[in-house]
Amino acid sequence: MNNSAAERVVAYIGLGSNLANPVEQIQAARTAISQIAGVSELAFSSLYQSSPMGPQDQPDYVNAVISIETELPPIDLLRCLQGIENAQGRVRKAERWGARTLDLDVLIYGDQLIKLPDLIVPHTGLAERAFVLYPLYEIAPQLTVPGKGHIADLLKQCPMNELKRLD
Ligand code: ROI
Repeated sequence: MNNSAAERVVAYIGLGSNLANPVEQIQAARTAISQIAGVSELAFSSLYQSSPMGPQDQPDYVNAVISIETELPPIDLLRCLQGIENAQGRVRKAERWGARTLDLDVLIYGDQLIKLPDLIVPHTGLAERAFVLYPLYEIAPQLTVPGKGHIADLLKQCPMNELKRLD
């Protein structure tokens, strides 16, 4: 493909935080994402409070989803998101599924199915996670998740449980 006419793709990114003022972390991440060169924000969901999935001895999370239009290839987008996580003080620990200041996940990238060592898209577990599905549905109620089906059908299979919309 000719890069001078880079294709623009709609992508969805999940945001999560449960340390160091999660609401501020999510808001700062939103600003940082929309300032990445080659990215423009399309929509941003409400903030949601959720009880931790995984180890329970950690604070509740704040979660949200942003949709963007981007000309960055998926790996470049991932690297930019990791840069934002690091800039916001994320410390990667050995413990799986521990507390974090900021987690940014590429949930969906156009209609692509991606299986790279560092990046699986659509995100593994997307269909089982209320804290991803509900904010995603809020901003994209007509979405078909590549390889998984219509968002409304996924939502029906996923109880809201402890998820609470903030604002
Ligand atoms: N649990 C919730 N509720 N929200 C998250 O964003 C989140 N992120 C994670 C793990 C540790 C799996 N649990 C989570 O990475």
